[in-house]
Formats: sequence, C-alpha cells, structure tokens
Amino acid sequence: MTETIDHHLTTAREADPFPVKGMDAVVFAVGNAKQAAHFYSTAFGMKLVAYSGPENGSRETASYVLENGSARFVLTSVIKESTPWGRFLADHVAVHGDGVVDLSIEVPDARAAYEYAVEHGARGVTEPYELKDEYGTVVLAAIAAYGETRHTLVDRSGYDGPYLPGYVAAAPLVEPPAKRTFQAIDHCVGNVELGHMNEWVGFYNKVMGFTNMKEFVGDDIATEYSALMSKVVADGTRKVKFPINEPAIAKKKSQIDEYLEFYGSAGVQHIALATNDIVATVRAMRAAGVAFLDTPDSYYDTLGDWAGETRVPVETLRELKILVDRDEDGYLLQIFTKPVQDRPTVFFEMIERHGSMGFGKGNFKALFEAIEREQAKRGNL
Ligand code: TYF
Ligand code: FE
Repeated sequence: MTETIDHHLTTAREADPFPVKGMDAVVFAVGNAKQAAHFYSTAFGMKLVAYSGPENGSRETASYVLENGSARFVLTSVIKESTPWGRFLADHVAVHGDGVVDLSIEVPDARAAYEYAVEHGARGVTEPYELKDEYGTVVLAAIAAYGETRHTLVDRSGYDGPYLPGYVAAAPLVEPPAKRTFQAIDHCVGNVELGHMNEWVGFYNKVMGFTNMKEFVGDDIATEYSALMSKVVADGTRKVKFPINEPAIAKKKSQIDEYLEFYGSAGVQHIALATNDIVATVRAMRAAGVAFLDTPDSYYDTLGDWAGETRVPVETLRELKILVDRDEDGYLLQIFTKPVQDRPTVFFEMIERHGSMGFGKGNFKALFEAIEREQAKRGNL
C-alpha cells in the first residue's frame, strides 16, 4: 500500500519537473509609476495594496503594487539611480518606453526551479536570494526570457506580508469598484523577432517543461491575413499560458513588426485579464476612458450564424464591440484595448471563458483588420 502511494508521488513529481503555482506578478517599468498607479486604479479598477519608495527606505525606485483578485501588477519607476538595478530600469524605459520587465512566476521552490531552468539552458540573471522582514522570508531568483524580459521565480510560502519584504501595505487610491473588473491573469503574450518563435517555444519546453497547446497560427492564416505566426505554451495545470508571436511575411506590414520597431526589441505584447462579466467590465472601463479596438457592424450581422447562443445578446456584444469565438469545448468572449501608452506596443485583452481553452483564433481576421486600421492611422502600415 505504502509502496503504491510512494510510487504515485514519484511519478507526479517526475511528470512536472518545473511545478508552478501561477503567475506571481506582471512587473512594469514606467516613466511615472505614481500616475500609472492612478490609471490602473481608476481605469482598470485595480486596488493599490503595497508600496515601496523613499518614505520607507527605497531611495532609488518607487514601486506600486496593485491587485484585482489573483492578478497582481507592480509599477516601478526610477527616482534617482544609484545601483545597476536602477540603471537597468532607467535604460529599459529609455529604450522601450513603458513596458513589462518581468513576468514573475510563483513556484513552490525557487532554488530548485532556478537550478532546473539553468541546467536546461536558461540564462541566469539573478542567483537565488532571500528577502526578509517582519512578515517572513521570500526566496527569489531570475532567468532571462525574450528581449530584456525576465522571469523572476518567487517562493512566497514563508511570507504573509503585502507583497515582498521591503514593501509596506498601502490603502487604495480610490474606492475600488463595487463589482470587480477582472480576477486573474489569463495569459501573457510575447512578440519575438522573425524566425525566433520556435526557439522561444523550445525554451519554455526545455527550461520550464511547458507543453504546447493546440491553438497555433500556421502559414495559411499567417500569409492570408494575420501577418503573424503564433504558438502557445503552458504549464501542466494551464494556469500559466504564454503565447509567442513572430511576424510573418504577408501582404502588409505585420503588427508584430510595428511592435518590434517601436518597442526596440522582443517583449511582452499583451496581457489578457479574465473576467466573469465582460459586459460590466467593458462598460466600466469605457466609462473610465479606456479605448478599445473597434469591430465593424458586419461582424455582428453574421455572428448568429456560427457563434450560436452566448450568455450575452448579440445586440449587447455589438454595442460594446465584444468578440466571440467557439470551439469544441465551448466559447469565449474577448475584447482588446488599444495600446495603453503612446508607443504602439503594450495592450490588454479582457476575456470571459465558457469552456473554451482557446485564444480567439476565429476572431483573428476581424481582430487583425481592426489592428491594421489603427496601424494605418499611425502611418505604420
Ligand atoms: O493571445 C492571443 O493569441 C489572442 C490573439 O497581435 C492575438 O489574444 C494574437 C496576436 C495579436 C493579438 C491578439
Ligand atoms: Fe490573447
């Protein structure tokens, strides 16, 4: 009996060589974290929960931690650089504009995760180290990903403070919305240079033991209208999902090329946020001034023919420009913001899933036409 149980435990461990608990945080380096914290509070309905800055001993950087359910954003800006970390962040903003420096992943054992990653070909950026304060100890380590993006591996099981040792709890900037706008990070998408998608998919396969999900954009779709290739990797539990895009040679300038040109390198393209009421979410965000991509009426004229019944009437989807996709497992509702900074780089997706584990492949045509209209307005098509 004992033997059987032991055997099963061992197999479970072997089956997942790189266990993850989920996304820990999306860390943004921005020019003005104080104002960015205001935007994510008032426009995205997030709640400020922690802060680190000169008032509590951090003289080099100011960082604001915002949460919504299990989704956590950290907004960092440089006040006065004095260490290589401050220089890195200042250079990051100078080169890329506001963007994502770190997709941090929560793991049960940061030392083991780091060791496994480096053994399997990852470039170590920061060897495992501990941070401690009165709330406990956190173990962290970081590896390099595409462009200048990193993955910090975080074991926070020995800590019960507001974010990390060195941070203090902070009160919300505004009264959080009565109804939560979203509750989790659904997926985080990277754009990489032409010809490098498979290399990065291989990186996540080898380094993190992530497997490929069935959704991908092949040559046919790529050359026909999307001008991009895309594959998705995910951990065994499907809590961490990383689609990777690369530009494709097509009739028009790829939106991925536009991103690469203005971001200055590979980097995070969009963060998808899971909501269970996309209608309320989009109404609240639109009312707060968030700009979403437009969808032509023709999309809704034919929607009923293929999408079937959804929770939301077609007329409401049309009013709010929400997209629908359906596959054998169910359906999803999704919408994309326009870029959230002046550069045509990082944007967000709001997604409500009903069974479907996909990423909206059926919407690629409508979506990419909408993105192309925006590219044309910017003179980048
Ligand atoms: O994450 C995805 O794959 C979907 C579709 O530039 C998508 O959200 C892919 C590429 C892109 C915008 C959206
Ligand atoms: Fe997406």
